[in-house]
Amino acid sequence: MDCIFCKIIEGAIPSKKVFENERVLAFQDIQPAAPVHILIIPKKHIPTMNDIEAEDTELIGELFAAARQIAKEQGIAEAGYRLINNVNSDGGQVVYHLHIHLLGGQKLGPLLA
Ligand code: IU
Repeated sequence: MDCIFCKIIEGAIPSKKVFENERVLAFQDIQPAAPVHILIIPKKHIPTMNDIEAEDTELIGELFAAARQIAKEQGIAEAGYRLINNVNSDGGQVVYHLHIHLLGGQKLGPLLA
């Protein structure tokens, strides 16, 4: 499968990992849009939010649990942060492997700038 995030999961493409377990990986975004910009992804290849199935419910919960833990570890939990999931073309999705952006480390501007 020609998916860049699957290659990152396999280790074929290097990444700066900040969290990993059997089902979830989180790594630094290569083009950070904020002082903290981390992508949290399932190891299972799910292209978009639209492709989530009933059996993925627990996995999606794990993505958010990882986000909460990483925010705490990054020291931004109390100041605040933003989680974003872009879906398809109008949503601005570029990589078609489900991912949550964790953004913080500064006061973030309006959602639609
Ligand atoms: P989007 O939600 O699909 O638009 O976000 C894709 C993100 O993946 C974007 O912020 C890129 O900078 C990031 N990214 C990355 O971290 N490493 C890569 O090899 C590639 C994209 I390609």
